[in-house]
Amino acid sequence: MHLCALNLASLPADIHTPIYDRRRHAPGVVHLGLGAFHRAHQAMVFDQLLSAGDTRWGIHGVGMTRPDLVNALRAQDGLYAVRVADGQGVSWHVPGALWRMHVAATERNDVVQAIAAASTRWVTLTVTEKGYTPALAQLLLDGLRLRQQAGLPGLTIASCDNLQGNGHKLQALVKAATRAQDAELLRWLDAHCAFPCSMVDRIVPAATTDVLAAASQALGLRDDAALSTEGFWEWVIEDRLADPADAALLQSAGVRVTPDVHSYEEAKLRMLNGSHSAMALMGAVTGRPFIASCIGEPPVRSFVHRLMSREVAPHLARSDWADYRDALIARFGNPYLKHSVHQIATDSSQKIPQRWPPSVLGQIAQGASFEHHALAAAVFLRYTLGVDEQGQAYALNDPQADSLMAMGAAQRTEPEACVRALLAREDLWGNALSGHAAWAARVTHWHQQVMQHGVDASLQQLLQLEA
Ligand code: CS2
Repeated sequence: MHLCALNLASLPADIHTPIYDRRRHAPGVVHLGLGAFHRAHQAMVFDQLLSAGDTRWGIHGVGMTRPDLVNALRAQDGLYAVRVADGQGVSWHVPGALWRMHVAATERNDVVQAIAAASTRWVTLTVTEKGYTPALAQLLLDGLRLRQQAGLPGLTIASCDNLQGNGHKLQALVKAATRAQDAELLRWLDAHCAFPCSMVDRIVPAATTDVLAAASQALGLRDDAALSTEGFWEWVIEDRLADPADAALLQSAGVRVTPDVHSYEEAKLRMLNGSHSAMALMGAVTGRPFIASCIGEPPVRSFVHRLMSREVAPHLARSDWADYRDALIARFGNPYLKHSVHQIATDSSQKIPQRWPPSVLGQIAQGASFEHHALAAAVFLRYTLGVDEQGQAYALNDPQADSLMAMGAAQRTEPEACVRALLAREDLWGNALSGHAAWAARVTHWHQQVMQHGVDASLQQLLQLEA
């Protein structure tokens, strides 16, 4: 039997379950991008607000393309279990905030109507880096236009993707589409809608069969949408909300509402996500399947420690970076999280631009070393071969997969030309870094080492070089 609303009351007593009525109220939040992250992070924050008696935080969850997850969740009345596990302990939660579900690709009008619904107050987004397209802007715009025509209040529209200045990017995208179509709507948007920037953090791997099995054991019921995450979570949002009273409410649930999100965003993108991408690419090439298996190797651990301390931290506004670094290294080692390196390596072409070049440029400006990032860039090129050091093939899951593989194909025979082609790509490195000679020289060096001696030997060399 599946987990669903009817058997919620019969779950074991140590599982945290929703104590509020999930049927009486309409959702107040439309969330676009119903992946694992949202369900184990923001949906649990909204679950807390609902538990505190505020009925406006139910979620209308929107899967952008794939219907399978939405179908599984519908069969379970939007319920799923989350295992929260780390060195501090293990607990199981069934958040109850997900009230309705649709798929944007096949049920677009339902999504537009959800955005336009009188009860809706927020739209939150985790649509991934590559999701910021004119089609996304049009989806929002079609809902917002109906609100304006009906005389309804504006919305807080919060991008929660791993992009620097995510709120500004989303606002610019939506405004560009509006400007081209409807000057009246543009005025309404400016006057009534808010696009705060926000930084969200919690490591939530895509569910594995192990997690589904552990869930059915803990629940005594089958759960096809179960997830596993860590205890840590952080949500920092810019104090720019359509309803200013929401700031205190969010704060009561542990969210930080502040005028300055920038320093949190940059620290997270470059420290956590930057290390993640470096480890994921190394793991993919060496055949280490999970982040925990990578950070468990002392040379990888030293590399990540030094990448953060020496090349990232000097350019951060956040002054508590040493504590942040140590906490990150502990989080990466969480044995409960089977965080696949190939999952993180997915869409690397969209992720690297936020994660690595700002630190490299910072080091260049100070005349400081960028060897760790240069090795990471070399490993990225090696990764485009699509086969690991044991000869095991893997797929590149990336909107740029074809161009990356075509570019990297000749790296055994013409390595220098391949490095040049990689570093010439402004979409990856930006225009300031793409033509930089010293950067190119060091990436070329590390690429040579990786091709001749492998990733681990190159790591050893780097650790000795800058001991
Ligand atoms: C990861 C992130 O997949 C990735 O690219 O770096 O999903 C990371 O786990 C989250 O940003 C953590 O908050």
